[in-house]
Amino acid sequence: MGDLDTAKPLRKIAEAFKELEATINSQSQEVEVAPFSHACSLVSPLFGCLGIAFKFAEVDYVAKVLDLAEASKSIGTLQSLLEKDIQGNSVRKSGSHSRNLLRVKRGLVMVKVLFELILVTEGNFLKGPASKAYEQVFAPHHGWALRKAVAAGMYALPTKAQLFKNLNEDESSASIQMQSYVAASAPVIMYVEKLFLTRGLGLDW
Ligand code: 1PZ
Repeated sequence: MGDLDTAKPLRKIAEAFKELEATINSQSQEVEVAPFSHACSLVSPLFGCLGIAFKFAEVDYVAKVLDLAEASKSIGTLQSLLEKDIQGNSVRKSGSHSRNLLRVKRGLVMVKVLFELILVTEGNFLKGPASKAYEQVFAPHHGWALRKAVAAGMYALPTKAQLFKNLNEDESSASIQMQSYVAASAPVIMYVEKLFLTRGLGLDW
């Protein structure tokens, strides 16, 4: 691809989350579903860079982000997305926008924790950081069979050097972009969690 923009997925992710962070920091606007789902969609290319083993995670994640993108055609803000499901008594219903939002938010946390661990872990292997991030974020919500499948997939991860190459970055440029996502995603994640918590919806389901 000759397009410099699409060739640098880490940059695109970091920039999109910085924009969401700016919206949140302005405190005068609510986060809209469209830019949120767009930012989340930019995370999808990471799966491909992590190898074939994470294809099934990609399929599930992409479907949920797509559902949010569809929702943005008729629902303005993340707030009203939750309110609508509360009114319809469908917050926890399989496939609901609110439920998909919670899952996608977990994906954002997974990427944040993964980047944090990559940044502080010596060596060229991703298995340690990826396993720890999964244990922390998704494993508590996944059944035994899925956890086993994910554990098996961890052996098929590329090396750190290969991942950066797949992302068209070198170690130092990748570090800058990962740090940038870690910083910008924190308030975005907190914002979404607060939407659930202030409505008494909980996060552990
Ligand atoms: C670097 C290593 C990456 C590890 C990624 C670990 C991914 C976990 C595997 C997910 C398999 C997806 C199978 C489907 C799971 C669904 O049961 C649940 C519940 O969904 P629902 O019942 O509401 O329809 N889906 C999820 O838990 C969301 C999974 C999204 C995975 C996103 C991970 C993002 C990590 C990116 C790393 C680059």
